[in-house]
Amino acid sequence: MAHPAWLAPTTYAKLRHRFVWLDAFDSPIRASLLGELKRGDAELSDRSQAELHLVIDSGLAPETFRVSGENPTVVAGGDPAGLLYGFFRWLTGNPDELSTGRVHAPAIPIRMVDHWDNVDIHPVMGQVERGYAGSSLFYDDGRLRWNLDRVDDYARLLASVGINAVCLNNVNVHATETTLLTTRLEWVERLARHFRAWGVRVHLSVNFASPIVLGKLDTCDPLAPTVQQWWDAVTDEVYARIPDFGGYVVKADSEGQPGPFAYQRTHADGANLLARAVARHGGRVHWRCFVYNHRQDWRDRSTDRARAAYDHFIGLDGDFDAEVILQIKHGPIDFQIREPVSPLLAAMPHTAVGLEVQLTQEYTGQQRHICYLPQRWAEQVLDFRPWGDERAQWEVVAGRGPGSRPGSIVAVANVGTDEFWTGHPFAQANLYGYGRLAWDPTSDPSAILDDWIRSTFAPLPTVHEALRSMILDSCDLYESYTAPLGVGFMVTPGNHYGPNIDGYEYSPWGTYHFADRDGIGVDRTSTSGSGYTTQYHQPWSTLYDSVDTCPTELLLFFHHVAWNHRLPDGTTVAQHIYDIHFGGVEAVKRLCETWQELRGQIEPTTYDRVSLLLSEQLANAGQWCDTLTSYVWRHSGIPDSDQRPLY
Ligand code: GCW
Repeated sequence: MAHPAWLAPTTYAKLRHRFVWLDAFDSPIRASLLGELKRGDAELSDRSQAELHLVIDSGLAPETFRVSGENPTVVAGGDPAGLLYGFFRWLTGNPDELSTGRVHAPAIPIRMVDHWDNVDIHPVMGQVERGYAGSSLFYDDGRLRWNLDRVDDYARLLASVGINAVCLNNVNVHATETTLLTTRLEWVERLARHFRAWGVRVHLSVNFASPIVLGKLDTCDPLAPTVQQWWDAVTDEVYARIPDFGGYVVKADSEGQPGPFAYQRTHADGANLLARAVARHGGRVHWRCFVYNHRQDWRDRSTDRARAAYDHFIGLDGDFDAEVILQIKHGPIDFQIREPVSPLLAAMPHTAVGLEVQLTQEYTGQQRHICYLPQRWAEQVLDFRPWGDERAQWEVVAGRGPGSRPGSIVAVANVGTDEFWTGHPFAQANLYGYGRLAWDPTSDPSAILDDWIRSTFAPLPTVHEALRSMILDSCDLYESYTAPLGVGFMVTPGNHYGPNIDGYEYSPWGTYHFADRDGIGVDRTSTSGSGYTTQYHQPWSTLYDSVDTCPTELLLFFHHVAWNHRLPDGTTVAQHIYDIHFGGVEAVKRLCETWQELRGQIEPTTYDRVSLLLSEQLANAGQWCDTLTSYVWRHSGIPDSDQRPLY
């Protein structure tokens, strides 16, 4: 049995023996709602006797809901999905917040989770690329899973936090996965049935070379009429079988995937080809902007991976069809624990943008370390002010304000067949928090965490406080013992876990810290560096450009400085690295002690899993600390003023 996650049985006590009226309407979501009522032992009754009315109110917009009144309480949705969201909010939410009778509406229309699941077990990446939670919920060694009960449970969890879209396969589309579009379409159809019952539309990642790979054409040139015809015909068939199909996700000309560059065409040509195929069916194309040169020479200082997405796409604003959403990673590099916000996210006023975040903890502890990511996304990305004024980044994504179009928010999935769904039980909070922020990007991530703790553990106040203290600010803690001050990628090449400072430094994938005996950091300034800082609007462009005004936590992302460069608090860069690393490991020790004090107050399976993972986190933090501090000492010759011993 899968872990109930935040829909713990205690939550359903609210329904027990209640009389409920459920409107008659034609949607598979109705059966899901009936199942929920049954789960809570509610009694169906006629309208006059019911204490809870679940109704469709066609005066409300789709996906929105309102909860009002007491005895009866009326949960009204603008459509079945809106009613479903309203029901879950009534069931799990804070009653005070709901009594106001206001209309609740999602800020961003498409709230998606992307699965990097492979159909076949990939020789290097396995069943799920960057998966840290067991196997795929969908595929098992080349086949669709026979039993899809877990998919129902999963779709229900997604719906309970308002997620309405899912992509069913890896953006790196290997041989077998291409056929999900054609000969294996039946699998997609089956999965779509399970997700549809919870208001979630399915999407597929497609290979840009599909006309060649599947269609036996000799080209996939986006301007060739035969290629357009091929995509149109294949897409018509998809919609004939799955009328609410969401659309395509495409990784093109990226890390070896095929794309329009092979035909000297632009990414707008490529994206519009697919946009035309889905347009008449109401579908969308999520076109990823993760395009950079991964075959570079570290000695070439003019190539800067951080610049790449902006440089490739900026000239194309206005060239994309309305169905295209440019899917942009939140930072310019690749989901590192600390990066500035991608400047491309506020640079395409005539194009819909999709903000991509990573739930799967590829670079943030791989679901063995605690890292509560929604806090970072909220504070550093969604609430970022690209023009330094009132307008937040999330509003641009939502299509609010002058010249912006509604886009999407997308997260790479962190779930699998693991009994806790997410490997680390606390990583469930990331999925929960993602859904809540996607619905309302202005929500307070610490309040979201409180809700997650309450609905998952129903703990005593002291236990609640202890859990909160372990999870809140856990990204800061992770950052303190890993790559410092905005340098990234100090990880083991390939698996991206654990420290390897020079692991990527001299490889073709990019260069990340330029450390030598004199100093460390990447000069991205307009004067002596790559000029990346000029991709930002003011005030950021100027602020990042100067070593004196650059935020400390991003210092080494934007500047190359001497080891003895002094930070605003007076410590040198070298000493700062010693302090945060040794301090970080000590803080992880305290986490372990806090957890030990909770023994007997947490259900034993969860307790044991977290204990095991905490010892791994502690050991790994010690390795990071030893590796970083040794590196600094050996390269700079500056010792730790406190002479702390290695772990
Ligand atoms: O973060 C990197 C990962 C790749 C991934 C790629 C991407 C699916 O290491 O595994 O490929 O990003 O986002 O396309």
